[in-house]
Amino acid sequence: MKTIFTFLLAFSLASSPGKGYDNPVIKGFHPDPSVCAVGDDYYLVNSSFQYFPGVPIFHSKDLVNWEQIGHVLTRRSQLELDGALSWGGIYAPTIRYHEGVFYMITTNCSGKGNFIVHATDPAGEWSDPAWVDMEGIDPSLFFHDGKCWYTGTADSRIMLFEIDPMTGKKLSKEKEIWRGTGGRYPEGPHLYFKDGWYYLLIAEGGTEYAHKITIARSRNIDGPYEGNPDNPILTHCKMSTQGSQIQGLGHGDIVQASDGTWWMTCLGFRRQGGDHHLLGRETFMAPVEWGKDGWPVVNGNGELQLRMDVPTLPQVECKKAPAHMDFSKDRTGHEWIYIRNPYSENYSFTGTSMRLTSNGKDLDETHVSPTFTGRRQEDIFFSAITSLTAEAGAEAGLTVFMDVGSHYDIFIEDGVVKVRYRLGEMTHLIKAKEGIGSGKVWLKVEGNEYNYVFSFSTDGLEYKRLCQMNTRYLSSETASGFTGIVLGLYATGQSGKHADFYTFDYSMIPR
Ligand code: 6LW
Repeated sequence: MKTIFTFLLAFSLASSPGKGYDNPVIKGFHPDPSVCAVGDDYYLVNSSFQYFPGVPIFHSKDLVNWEQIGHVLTRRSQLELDGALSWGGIYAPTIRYHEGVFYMITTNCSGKGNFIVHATDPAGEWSDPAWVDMEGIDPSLFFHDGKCWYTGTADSRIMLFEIDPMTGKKLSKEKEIWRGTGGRYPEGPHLYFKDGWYYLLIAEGGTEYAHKITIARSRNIDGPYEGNPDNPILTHCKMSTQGSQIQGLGHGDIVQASDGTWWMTCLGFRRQGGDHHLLGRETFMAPVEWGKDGWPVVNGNGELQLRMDVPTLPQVECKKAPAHMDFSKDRTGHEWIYIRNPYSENYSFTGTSMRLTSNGKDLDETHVSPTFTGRRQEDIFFSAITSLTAEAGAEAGLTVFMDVGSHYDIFIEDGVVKVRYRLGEMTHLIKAKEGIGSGKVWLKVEGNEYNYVFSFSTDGLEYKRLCQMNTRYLSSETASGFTGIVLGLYATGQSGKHADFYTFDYSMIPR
C-alpha cells in the first residue's frame, strides 16, 4: 500500500506542469545548442571543440531537465583532433530527425570541414562521416516536402542548397539567401516551415556581448527573404538588460513541443567578477509565441532571466552527474572528457583507483593528447576535491583548465604539493613548505566570482590553504577561445610514471 502511495506521489510530482525553471538549463560550457523533437522526447546537441568524445547529446521529456545520454562522435574515424585548440575542433552542430533516422551535421574546424553522421539510436553508435564539399561553418539540415536542404554560413553569407543527407552530396547549386540585418558574423542558420512561410533563424553580432538572434521569412525556400521588422527577437545587448548577469544570448534553434507550445534553445553566458565569464557559453531555454503578424516572439520581450516563471511541459526530473565518485567502484560517466583523441592505454581502473599514466606530454601540449580527463565547471561558486597518490617522477593533480597556456594547476610532484599559474608568457609556481611523503593527499579548488582558492589535506578532513588566484585571467575575455573551464585530473612528468586517483567530488557551493 505504502509503495503504491509513494509511487502515485512520485508520479504526480514528476508530472506537475507549470513550475517554471532555472536558466541555464545545461550549465557549464555547452554552446551552440540545437534541438529536435521525436513525439514527446527531445534531443539536444552542443559544440565540443578540442575535446573528445565530440558533440554531447542530451535527452529530455520537458525541454528543461536534460540528461546526457552520450556523445555523437566517439571514434577517431569520426573525429580527428590532432592540433585542435579551443578555437578548433567541432563547431556548432545541428540535430534533426526524419523518418526514423537522426542526423547530426557539424564542422571539424581543425582542417577537416563539414560532415554529416546518422543513427537510429541517438545514444549511438553513429555512422562514419559523410563529408560535404562546402566551405564555412554552422551547417544545418532542413527536411521538407521529400527533400533535404543544407543551410550554413560561408564568408558572412547564409547559403542554401539541396543535399543527400546520407552521402553529403550536393543536389543543387549553392545560393546565397540572406546576410542578416547588418550585425557582424551572420551565422548559425536554421530553416523552419510554418503556415506557408519558410522561416530563417540566424545569429548576428558575434558570440560576445553584441550577440543576438534575428529572423527572416519567404514564401519560397530560396528566397527572397525579408527580415522581421522587430529584429532582433532575442538579445541582451540593450539598456534594459545591461545589468543582467546573462549576456551574449544568441545562436538559437526552435522546436515545437508535443503539447503544441514552441520553445527556443540558445546560448548565453553568465558574467562574474565584472565583465568576465569562465563557464563558457551555456545552454538556455525560452518559450516562444507566434504573434498575429506571424513572427515569433521570444519570452514576451526578447529577454531571459535566470529564474523563468513560465508554464512548462509537465516536468520530469532526470539523472545528474554524481557529486561524489569513488574510483574503486565508480567509472567516469558521459560528463568526463579528454583533450583531443585520448590514448586509452594511459587510463585504467585498478580496483582501488583510476590510474593515469603520463605519456610525457604536459598540459601545454598543442598537438596530441596529454593524460587528462575532466568535467566542466558548472557553477561560479563550487568546490572540487580529488584524493591521489603519485609515483616519483610523475606530476599529478587537478587543473582548472581553460586552454593551453591558460590554466591553474594544483598538483603533487616528488612528495610536495605545488600550485602553478600558467598565463601566456608567464608561469608562476608556489610550493607548500611541508612535504607530504608518499601518502595519499587531497587537493581542493574552490571557486567564487573573483578567485580560485587552492588547498590540500593529508587526512581529507583538515585543509591547509596554499594560495588563491584571480578568476579573470582565465576568463574567455582574457584567454579567448570558444570553451569554458574544465576541471581536469591529469598525470604528466616522466613518460610511463603513473598516479592513482581515489575520489573526486564536485559540488556547487550554495549562497
Ligand atoms: C559557432 C558560431 C558561434 O560556430 O560561435 O555563437 C561559433 N556562435 O555560430 C563557435 O561556437
